[in-house]
Amino acid sequence: MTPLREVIINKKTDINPIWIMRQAGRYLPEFREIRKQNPDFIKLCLNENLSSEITLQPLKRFDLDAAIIFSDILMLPYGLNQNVKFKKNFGPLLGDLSLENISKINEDDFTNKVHPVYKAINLVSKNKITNNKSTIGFVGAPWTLLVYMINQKSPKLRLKEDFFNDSILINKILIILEKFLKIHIKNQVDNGAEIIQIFDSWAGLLEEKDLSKYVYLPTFNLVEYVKSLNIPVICFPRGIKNYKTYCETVKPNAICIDYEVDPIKISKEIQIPIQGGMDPKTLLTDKDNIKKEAEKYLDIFKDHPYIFNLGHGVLPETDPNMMDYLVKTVKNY
Ligand code: 1CP
Repeated sequence: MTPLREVIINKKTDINPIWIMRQAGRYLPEFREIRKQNPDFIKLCLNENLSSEITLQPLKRFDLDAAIIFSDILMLPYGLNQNVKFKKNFGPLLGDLSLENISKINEDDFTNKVHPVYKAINLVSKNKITNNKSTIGFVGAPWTLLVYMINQKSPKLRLKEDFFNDSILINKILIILEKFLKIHIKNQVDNGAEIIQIFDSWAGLLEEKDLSKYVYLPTFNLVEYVKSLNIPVICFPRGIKNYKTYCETVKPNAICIDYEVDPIKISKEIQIPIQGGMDPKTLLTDKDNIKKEAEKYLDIFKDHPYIFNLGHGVLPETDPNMMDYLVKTVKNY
């Protein structure tokens, strides 16, 4: 069994597997080289030879325990025929949302449109570099996808004031998202994904009273579905205040914590395997500090099933040598 599955399924505490969110990406010169020649990000995600190569780039450099497929959570709205573009120095830009168009899409249309993503997973999981490593598939959580689809750009810039006005639209989109997220997950699993991570990057935008409707219930339905496929599921509800309630309600197999979570408190509150936590900005400091911070997490979770990761994606300005140092520090612990 792969180290990640040993931790998640068998609750092993004497190993410290590591992978890093956004491990394939802009901090690696070999990625930037490919990216320079492929200005259209969606096209790049749909080129299975390049996207599988990018997925494997960090594994060639560092002794990581998982490959996360190079794709994006916004491939889902793209597969539903909403226009999706990535504008340089701006981020994602989505087209108008037409319920009529989206309602016309069937399972085959969707699968055909994003098919190269599944081919890439297949290539990665069959590559010998991933022997004894996990291939991680992922989706955006329904709430986070709803945010991008209605807001049409990153809510980091702002969430539209009238975001919640059209409750019929919101409810219909949530139903459609549940259906196609399940299809997207199943296709990834059928092609070799052996763990699924659900990214709810904007869960922290909601008030406590709205979490049930937009986060807990729709994510719980997906978690149940992944479990029914006999695949472990890790959830990352970034920015929420109460991870304990989240775990008790959504019931993932493992929980990924963001860098604002107090690791000591959560190690006492939560029994399920934990992943992540260290602030990505730590990698912009020096080796002594990286070692100190990494060992802080490893010490706290010494007797807890724990997968080392950061508390959000690795920053583009990170020096790959510091990543190398981090991986070695965790492996030598
Ligand atoms: O070169 C570039 O400009 C593209 C940058 C980039 C990359 C490398 C984007 C655009 N997406 C990705 C890949 C990606 N996205 C992966 C690949 C696998 C890996 O981790 O190595 C994954 C898992 C994602 C998931 C993703 N996309 C999330 C969830 C995780 C998170 O960071 O919170 C989100 C919110 C997105 C949307 C998105 N795609 C890209 C950007 C810059 C963003 C964020 C925009 C925003 O801030 O709102």
